Amino acid sequence: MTSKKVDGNSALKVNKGIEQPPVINPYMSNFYKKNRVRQLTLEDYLNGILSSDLTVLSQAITLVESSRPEHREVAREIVQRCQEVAGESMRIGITGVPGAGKSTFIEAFGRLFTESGHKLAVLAIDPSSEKSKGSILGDKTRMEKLSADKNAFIRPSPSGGSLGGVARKTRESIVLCEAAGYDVIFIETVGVGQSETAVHSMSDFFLLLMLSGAGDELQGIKRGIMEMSDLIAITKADGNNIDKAFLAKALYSNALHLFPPTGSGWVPSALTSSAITGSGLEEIKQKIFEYFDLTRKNGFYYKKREEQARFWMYETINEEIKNRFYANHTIRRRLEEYEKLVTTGRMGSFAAASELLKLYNEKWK
Ligand SMILES: Nc1nc2c(ncn2[C@@H]2O[C@H](COP(=O)(O)OP(=O)(O)OP(=O)(O)O)[C@@H](O)[C@H]2O)c(=O)[nH]1
Ligand SMILES: [Mg+2]
Repeated sequence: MTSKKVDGNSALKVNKGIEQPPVINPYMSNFYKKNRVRQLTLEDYLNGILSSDLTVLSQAITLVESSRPEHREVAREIVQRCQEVAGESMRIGITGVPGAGKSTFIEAFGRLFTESGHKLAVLAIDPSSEKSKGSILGDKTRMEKLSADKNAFIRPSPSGGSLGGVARKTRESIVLCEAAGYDVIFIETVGVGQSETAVHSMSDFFLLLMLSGAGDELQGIKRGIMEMSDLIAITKADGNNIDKAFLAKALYSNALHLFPPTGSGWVPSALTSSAITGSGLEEIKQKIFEYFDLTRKNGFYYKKREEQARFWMYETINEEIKNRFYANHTIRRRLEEYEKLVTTGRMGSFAAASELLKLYNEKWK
C-alpha cells in the first residue's frame, strides 16, 4: 500500500500506513511451543548451582526472593541442600554513608580478589530499593569491570518487604553463592537506618567506609556502627584530599581504641584508601586476610557463625509470626476498626493490641 507523496519532508504528512503485523509474532510463538520454558526441578537447581551455572544460580536466587508459598517451599529445600555443601568462605560486610564511595571501592577492591583466583559474589541489603530500584543495579555502570569479570557475580538487593524480609533473602542468597563456589562474599549496605546491623549479623568481617573531612568527623555514622567495625577505611585519599584523609585516619584510630574488645582477639584499626589511585587497597586486603587467619585459628570465626545461625533462626520465627498475624483475614478486617478506637482515645493501645492478639490466638487454637 502506498500513499500519495505530498511532501516527503513534512512530519505532518499522514501516511495511510501499512497493514499491521499480528500482535503475536507467529515465528516466536512456534519457537516457544517447541522450546517451552521448562520448569526446573529441585535437582536441576542443585546441579546448576553446584556446577556454577550463573543462569541457574540467578534463577534460584529469584526463587529465594519470591514470596509465593510454592516458591518458598522449593527455595527452602535448595538453601538447605546448598548449606550442606557450602565451603568455608569470607563474608565481608561493607557499609558507608551515601556517597562514601562504596560502589567505586567495591569495583576496585573486588578485582584484587578475582585477579588472585578468588570467586567473588557481591550482594546487597537495601531496604529502600523498591523506591530507588536497588543501588547496586543502578551501579552496574560504576562496577563495569567487575560486572564483566568472569570470577565475579553481582546481584542487586532484593526489593520489597520489611528489612527483616530483605535481610533473610540476602542471607539465603549468600548460601547459594557459596555452594556455587564463590569463596568471597561482599554484602553491601547503605549506612543509614538499621540495615548495617542486618549486614553485620551475616558477615564475618565488617568494613566501614568513611569520608574524611566534611566538617563533622562522625558524619552521622552512629557510634554503634563504628563499634561493630573490624576496619575503618577512609576513602578518597587522593589529590587534595590526602592530608584530610590522614588526619581522619588518626582520629578514627584513636576513637576505635576507646571501644571495649569484642572477644575476637582482633584490634580494629583505620586505614586510608583511594579507589582511583588504588592506594591502600592492598593493605586493606592484607588486614582482612590477617583477620581470617586469626579468627579461624582462635575459633572466633566459627563461634560467630554459630551465634549468627541462632540469631537468624529467631529472626525468621519473629518475621514469620508477624507476617502470619498481619496476613490473617480476621485480623486484617478488625485492624482498622481497632486503629480508630485507639486514635480517638476510646481504647488504650495495649488493650487493643492484647484483644487483637487474643483474637488471633483463638483462631489458631
Ligand atoms: N577522588 C575520588 N573520588 C571517588 C573515589 N571513590 C569514589 N569517588 C567518587 O565519589 C562519588 C560517590 O561514589 P560512589 O562509589 O557512588 O559512592 P556510594 O557510597 O556507592 O554511594 P551510594 O551508592 O549513593 O550510597 C562518585 O562521584 C565517585 O566518582 C576515590 O577513591 N577518589
Ligand atoms: Mg553505591
